[in-house]
Amino acid sequence: MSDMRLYIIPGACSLAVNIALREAGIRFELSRLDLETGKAQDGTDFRTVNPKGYVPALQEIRRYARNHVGKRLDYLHGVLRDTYLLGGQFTIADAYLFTVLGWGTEVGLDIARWPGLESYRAHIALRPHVVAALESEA
Ligand SMILES: N[C@@H](CCC(=O)N[C@@H](CS)C(=O)NCC(=O)O)C(=O)O
Repeated sequence: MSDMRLYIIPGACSLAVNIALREAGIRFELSRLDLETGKAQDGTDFRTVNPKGYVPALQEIRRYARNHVGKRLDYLHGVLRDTYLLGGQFTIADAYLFTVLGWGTEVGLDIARWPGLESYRAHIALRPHVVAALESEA
């Protein structure tokens, strides 16, 4: 049993997501949408899943993604030994991780769970070009 459910219309664009999830090894259940009744196979009124009425719609993807990001951050927290991700020098990987770590509160992930990553981010935030980039987007 999986708590992720993909709503589909057979052969529609939801097939691409059906394929992609399988290719990625992500477990999910299928529920077919009956366009005539607006009901999905699992009995739900499909408009409560996607008010626009379109497939593909994936339930619980946010919770799944949040859990998986958490696992990735556990890993990074464990391996981050130097000042920067790849060693002593700032690289594009740091610029990217800095950006993603900044999304924490917006996506419901409290970065304080990983004190090493929090101080890593705080340290990068002091770099003059990072300050300038943030100011340019304010
Ligand atoms: N912009 C949407 C479009 C999806 C879309 O057009 N889905 C079609 C199937 S390929 C659909 O659900 N049609 C149902 C309808 O028109 O009532 C997306 O990419 O998710």
